Amino acid sequence: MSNIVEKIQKLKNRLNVTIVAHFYQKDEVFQLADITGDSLELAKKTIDNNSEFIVFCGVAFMGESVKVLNPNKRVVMPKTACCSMAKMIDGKYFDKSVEILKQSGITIENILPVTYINSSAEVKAKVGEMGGLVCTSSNAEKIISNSLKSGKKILFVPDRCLGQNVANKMGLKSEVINLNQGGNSKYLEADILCYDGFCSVHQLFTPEDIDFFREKYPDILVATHPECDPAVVAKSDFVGSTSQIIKFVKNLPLEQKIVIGTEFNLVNRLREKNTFVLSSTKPECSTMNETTLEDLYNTLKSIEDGNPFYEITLDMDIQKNAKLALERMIEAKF
Ligand code: CIZ
Ligand code: SF4
Repeated sequence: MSNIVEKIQKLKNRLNVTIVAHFYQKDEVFQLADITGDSLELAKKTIDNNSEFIVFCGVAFMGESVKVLNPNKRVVMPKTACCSMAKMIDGKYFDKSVEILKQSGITIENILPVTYINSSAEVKAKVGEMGGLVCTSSNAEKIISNSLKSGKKILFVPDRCLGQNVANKMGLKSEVINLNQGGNSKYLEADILCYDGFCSVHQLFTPEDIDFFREKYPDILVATHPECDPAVVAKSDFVGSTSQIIKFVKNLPLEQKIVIGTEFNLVNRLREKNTFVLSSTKPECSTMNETTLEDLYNTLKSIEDGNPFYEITLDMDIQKNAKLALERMIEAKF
């Protein structure tokens, strides 16, 4: 065992902490975590956890979700890493999107906002305040189909691709909101109005990458994440969240070749044989991957020294309204 790993484990044993890591973390960090999973699993698992401190290895929106659901816990992050998609929208851009829909003739009473969990607590709070809720890539379809029962139009933020992919799968009409123009009557005809955000990692996968693998290995299966462009999703055999992809691959015979379009670290630890990454580049979530063993050690040390750094704090109103949006999803039990 390396020196730093030993030091981390000793420190961890002395402190009242739980280390949490997302699937996209580097292996050496992932292996030291007490709880691993996708962002929703991580937030939910911390609800029953008794530690005073949660050390969250992931990106900011995930740590914030833990804090929103556990206001009395102290949540610290080894790095203030951000998710590029979550950064594409803030409260002002959310308000602007609503304004454009109003200019298009859609009244505020007829808009139900749904935010992908990959958004800041500020945006979740805006959504919660308007009676809306959060979804993840595992439950987006169920949440949207349930939300449409209200007869309202869905304002879906921030991931254009997830919104369009769900709409395509359900046979619904979607439009992407153009923030540089005012109202537009075409928005009146859509069921789902998507904010124009995207993931900088999942946009790397292209339909040509799929053609390449199918030509090379005619029997290969293609699994992609719904954050990929609809043109990529249309050519895939399986589309699912990180947890759903892991489950799908675990149930395949080992001789079945599979190529996967999601973050590199997850794909790399999935299984030993016949597993490929759907890209000629290495699709790493760069900010997520900034967290190192040294960062983890320094964070634990700062807790021991009584001065934890990168502790998440939230404004009370944001905390309250973001919690409404998250709890509506959790209570829906999808
Ligand atoms: O919610 C998550 O953890 C992310 C970022 C993706 C997924 O599909 O699980
Ligand atoms: Fe955000 Fe994309 Fe990284 Fe996921 S992979 S955390 S959506 S930048």
